[in-house]
Amino acid sequence: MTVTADARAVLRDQAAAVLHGNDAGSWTRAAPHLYPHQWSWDSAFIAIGWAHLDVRRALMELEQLFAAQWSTGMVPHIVFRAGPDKPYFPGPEWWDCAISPAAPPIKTTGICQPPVHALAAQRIWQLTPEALRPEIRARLQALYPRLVAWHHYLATERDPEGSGLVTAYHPWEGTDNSPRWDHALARIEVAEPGPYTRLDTSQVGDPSQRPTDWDYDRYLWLVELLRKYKYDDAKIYREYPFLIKDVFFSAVLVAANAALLDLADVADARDSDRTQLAGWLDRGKSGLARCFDAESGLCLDYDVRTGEQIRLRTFASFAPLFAETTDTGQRVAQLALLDSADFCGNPEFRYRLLPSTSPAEPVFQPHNYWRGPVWPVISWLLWRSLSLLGCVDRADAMRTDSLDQIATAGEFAEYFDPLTGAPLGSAQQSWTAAVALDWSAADRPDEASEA
Ligand code: 2M8
Repeated sequence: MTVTADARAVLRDQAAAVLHGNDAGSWTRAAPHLYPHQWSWDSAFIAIGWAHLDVRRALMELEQLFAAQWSTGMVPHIVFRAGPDKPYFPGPEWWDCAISPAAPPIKTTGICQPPVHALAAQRIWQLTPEALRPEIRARLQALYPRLVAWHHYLATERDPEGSGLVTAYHPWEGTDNSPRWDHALARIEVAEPGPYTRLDTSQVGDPSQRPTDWDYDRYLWLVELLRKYKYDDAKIYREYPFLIKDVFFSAVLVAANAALLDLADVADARDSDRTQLAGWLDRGKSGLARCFDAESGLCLDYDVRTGEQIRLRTFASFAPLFAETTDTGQRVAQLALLDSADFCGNPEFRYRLLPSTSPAEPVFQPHNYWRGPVWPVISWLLWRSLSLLGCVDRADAMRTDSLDQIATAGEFAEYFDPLTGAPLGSAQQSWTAAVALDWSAADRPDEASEA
């Protein structure tokens, strides 16, 4: 059932209210209680949402995040900006990033998340009204070298092999308890982090929607190891047990390199930057092509330590689509797989949306975080790619289903049960509201035509 145009207009106002409610002035809480600080890829999506309300505020979101960029170019996964009245675990003391000479003066974590930021910068520019163009252009020109430095970090420190694929150091680098990490986590022999108390399970009413204590022991132990190496990428690469070539992260980098190239004239980019970006983009596409299994249509991560492919059907298997693949064979195979019963075409699903883990996998859990639920931000990335690839009808069906899911649930939830459409995880999640705002723009021809 498609919700009415009036309900859509109400949804847009409610989405704007969520962003205003989570607005801390110059940055936005990822969620009011569970995630009170500034998260990296959340901020990028949030900026896309703000761009529909106030492009200046949207750009400020990114500027604030990049103010915490490390001297290596890394953009940290959390910038700890909330006060002590908003507790979060693990906080800055657990990370102790001041031990790294590359860390900024502000408190952050020592890992990173997928580089959606260039997509946000591109969207901000697309939505900038004529009168604000000189100001926004000047600010984008100032931000652009920082975005290039961020991509440079990912293309070098996180890919010393020059494979075109980004190496993830930690499940918190995007999709926490995805089953993609299970084997690598199980290989860690000792996982004895110092004593700790989780706050997340009490903040989300039902702990079965969150990672287990087994997962948390390993997440926290990995942070202890990163701390031991003082967050030095070369040392981490030599000694650390968890190094995964993440095809989804890599695909986002490909799309982000394309977005930066698209903005190159606006930002008056140097020739050397343009050449580098084009090189990383090509290398990324080739790297993903090597991880593509033509027989199954899946693109697969691999474990750098064991050299093994991670053969699992998850949303990440669609990395070539997320990377806007130009290879017709890959695209045809991936589109067929996308709507098969293993993914969006599952007859038990409430909406034709991509689950984080396929229901055909024995580890599928429809309520549990990245092990089954539908995540609107992932749907947004796929919708964007499908639109750019010219699959307009499929993209629009994804947008409509996504908006219907949120409107029917009556909540800007963090994630949704693919079987029932029930809202799960945190409520008033900023990035869900942000992508709803962007999707809603297509219902408002005046605004959409500026894009
Ligand atoms: C989730 O991750 C945090 C840790 O960073 C958590 O579980 O406490 C993930 O979904 C992550 O991708 C997201 O950025 C963050 C905030 O929304 O929450």
